[in-house]
Amino acid sequence: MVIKPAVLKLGGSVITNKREPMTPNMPEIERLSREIARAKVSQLILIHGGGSYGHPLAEQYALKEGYKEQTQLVGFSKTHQAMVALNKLVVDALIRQNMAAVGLQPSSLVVTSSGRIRSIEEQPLRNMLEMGFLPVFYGDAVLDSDLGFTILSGDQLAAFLAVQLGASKIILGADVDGLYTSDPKSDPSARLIRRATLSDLRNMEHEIEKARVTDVTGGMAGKMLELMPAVGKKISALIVNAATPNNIYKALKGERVIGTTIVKG
Ligand code: IP8
Repeated sequence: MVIKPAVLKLGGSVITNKREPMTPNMPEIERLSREIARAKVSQLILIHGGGSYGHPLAEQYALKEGYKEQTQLVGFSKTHQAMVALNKLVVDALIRQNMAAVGLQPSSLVVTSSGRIRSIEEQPLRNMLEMGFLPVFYGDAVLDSDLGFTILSGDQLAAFLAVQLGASKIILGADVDGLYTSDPKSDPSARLIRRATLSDLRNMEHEIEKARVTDVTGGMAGKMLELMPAVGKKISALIVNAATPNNIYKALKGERVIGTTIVKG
């Protein structure tokens, strides 16, 4: 059987309430689950972010920077466990829509070195896709061969899996409409970029790097950098606002939707 899944990442800021620690946005989780079920994609890998579950704990224990002291270990446990709890909410909602969703733990399947994925146990994932399951990953605390441990973002995992499995496309469901010419929150003249090529992104790389430095979770700038290798392999990437009803459904169906499409060019 040919494996060519679509890869969908749902941002943590859409599925949780970012202002309240450990608070899910259940209406959004339910709505997105309905959209995913209605789209009936034959092979799909879903990945979700951490939002108010993973990020506050990861920051509190400085996990991304790696092992410095013993007290961080319980922080790793708490962060992972928070993500397991959020993953359960997402998977349960998908099962309520009669989807054969199964949560997969990055902490058990992935090893990074200096924060980049070095290896991933792919076989369970491939077998699940062949059987018709919907695997549901998440950003997680993972073991790192240089740092001891670190935080793996759902964005990095999404792009990596897309390349490894030769995905048909990557859809990033964010809490904004896509990539803008400047920050739309501070610049009213910011315009949404509807289509960008890899060379457009390379030209913007300096700006992107600058934005990344001021944005600990990576934000839109981090997403662009993560997507570039996948786009280089001719996997088209689409960034849409997952908080807008029907966007994820349309993106999964390949219908026209407001967002930023990134192609190799
Ligand atoms: O929200 C990070 O995943 P992201 C998850 O995709 C944790 O960046 C554990 C902070």
